[in-house]
Amino acid sequence: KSSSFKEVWSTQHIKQSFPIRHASSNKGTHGKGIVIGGSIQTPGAPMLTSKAALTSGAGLLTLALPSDIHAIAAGHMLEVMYKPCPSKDGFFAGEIPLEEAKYDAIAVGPGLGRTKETKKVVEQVLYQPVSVVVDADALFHLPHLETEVKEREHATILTPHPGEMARLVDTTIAEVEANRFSISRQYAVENGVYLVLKGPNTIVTTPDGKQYVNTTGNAGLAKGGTGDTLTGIILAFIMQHDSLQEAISNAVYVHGKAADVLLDQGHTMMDMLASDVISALPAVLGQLG
Ligand code: NPW
Ligand code: AMP
Ligand code: MG
Repeated sequence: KSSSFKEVWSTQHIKQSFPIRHASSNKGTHGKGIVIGGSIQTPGAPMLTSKAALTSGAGLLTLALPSDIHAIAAGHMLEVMYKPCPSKDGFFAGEIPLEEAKYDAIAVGPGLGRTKETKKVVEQVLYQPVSVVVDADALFHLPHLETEVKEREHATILTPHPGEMARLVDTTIAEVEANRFSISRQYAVENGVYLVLKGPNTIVTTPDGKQYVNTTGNAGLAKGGTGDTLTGIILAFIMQHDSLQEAISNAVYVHGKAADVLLDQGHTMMDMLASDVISALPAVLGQLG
């Protein structure tokens, strides 16, 4: 039977669990991550994820994307390494060459698209023996990959917004919103995953049913690209924390806090962009690390 433990994730928890960057560390110490996503329609999404991950301390970051959009991405971001992948009409089409390098964690989904071939990409990723963050269009494919998720021996972290959660459990958004705690706990326990149910007061649920509620963030985050940004922060933090729950809860806190800091800096809930959230990360991380 799952526990019904529920707690607000407080600044005290965060200060106690935040990782320290040792003076003698190197880029390998902080994790080699890979973001897998992007299509001709949504090249920006995985780029936001990658930039957020690097800004949140990831040591080395690779972006795997359809080769058709490689040139667009490479012109925008210098710090990221690229893995151009088999592509057709601007979408992934074929195996991703993952075996040639060892990654500590993977994020899949931002801007990925919903074609048959992109489902195969998600399936391939679920077989990788490392922690995987499953977001956005990768969540769209998940109802057809439940066995693969349940059989995983490494951590799986799902980051649905209420629309994606409703699709995962085949119900309405209203039903999800009315039962945020119980629906996310049931899904996390049944499937053995960490589940991040987004929205105001995002809930992080562990595979054993413990739930941690976030208090930061504001409606400025209700704009395209902010979820893709959160996925990058989670990817970076799971490579730098010892505890996955602490990593995920801290990432959700930092993401929301960055939006709160933007209001203090003179931004409004109307103008704020996902890129601005990334720009505000130094101010937030500076108060914690
Ligand atoms: P509505 O409209 O309110 O009824 P989808 P997506 C609902 C990429 N992006 N509370 C909402 O329902 C992503 O990475 C690329 C309640 C809406 O209809 C994905 O790959 C960007 N309901 C892909 O696009 C920037 C909520 O869910 C539906 C809710 C598709 O992602 C944008 C939308 O969900 C985007 O991130 C909430 N808090 N939030 C880029 N610049 O490249 C959402 N809903 O259809 O699953 O699609 O989230 O737009
Ligand atoms: P996505 O829908 O995947 O782009 O994710 C949106 C992100 O913005 C999530 O982290 C949400 O928790 C956050 N967000 C969206 N709307 C609000 C809101 N009204 N208040 C606080 N956070 C929000
Ligand atoms: Mg999203």
